[in-house]
Amino acid sequence: MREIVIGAAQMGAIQKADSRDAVVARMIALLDEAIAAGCTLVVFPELCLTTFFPRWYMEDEAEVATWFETEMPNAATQPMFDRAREANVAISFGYAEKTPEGQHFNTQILTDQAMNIVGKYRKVHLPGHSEFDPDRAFQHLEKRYFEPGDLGFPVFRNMDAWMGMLICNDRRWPEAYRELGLQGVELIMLGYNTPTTNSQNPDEPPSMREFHSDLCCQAGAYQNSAWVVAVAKAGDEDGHPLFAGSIIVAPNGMIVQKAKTDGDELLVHACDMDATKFGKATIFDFKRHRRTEHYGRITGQTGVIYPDGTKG
Ligand code: CDV
Repeated sequence: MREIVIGAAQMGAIQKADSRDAVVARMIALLDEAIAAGCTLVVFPELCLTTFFPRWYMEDEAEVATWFETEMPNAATQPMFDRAREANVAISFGYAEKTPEGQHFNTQILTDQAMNIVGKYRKVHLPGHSEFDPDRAFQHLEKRYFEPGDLGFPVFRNMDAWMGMLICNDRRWPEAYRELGLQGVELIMLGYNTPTTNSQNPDEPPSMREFHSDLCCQAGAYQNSAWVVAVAKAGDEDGHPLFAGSIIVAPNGMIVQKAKTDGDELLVHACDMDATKFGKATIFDFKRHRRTEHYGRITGQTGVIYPDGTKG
């Protein structure tokens, strides 16, 4: 048995006016709750130090810059790093990263229990658009503010397990999970900020949106025989609701923990990394069962090409 007691630290709304210090204080409160519950790894959401700023159209570069972190840890997050180190707890969380070269990424990091940053992932599947879209009920400008991740889908050895990360929209793409699965991933940590309504389809019910989120995480867990910890930033941010429903999914695809509120809420589960072994050795023993000679299209093309040659 290789058990890691994991805390999924769902966060409620962060308003535009909220300071990093106030947000980090909330993260430390969740961390303290996790420490009391015996967690040794705590996972926080995507872009969890600020409001989900890509919903706001900005032209002023100086204004855009205010949402990005140029170093990690920094003055605002250091108290959380200190508290986690003191308690010997590893953490993973998402933030907007500006590199020394001036690149902008939607990033998630993973630490070990001594708070060394041992893993970094930069979101590959950026949803939304890059210019103001008057036809949407609200904006989703990730393609304006971020570049697609340039690190691939790395897997890291941490706490005697193989760990990987995805970020929000990545969870809808089976290729992303399989990239991790092919490196033997045992634990996938992901954070999300998902609007409760579809900006392009007002008829889509919130229940369906949460169903799609669960469906993707459960399929990704099952088909790669890995734990998936999916953590929301939720609640009403300046009039823009994000759905909650954070979950911990076992390697058999079953949800073992689910959030009950749309506020700051901690889910705790003792996740046995050895529970990933059965699926990996049987129905999803990739080495025996995969047929790569038939998978060329998956990396060879992006859009649809019909059998008659016309493009979708
Ligand atoms: N932050 C996200 O990546 N959100 C997307 C929305 C736009 C659908 C998501 O996949 O949840």
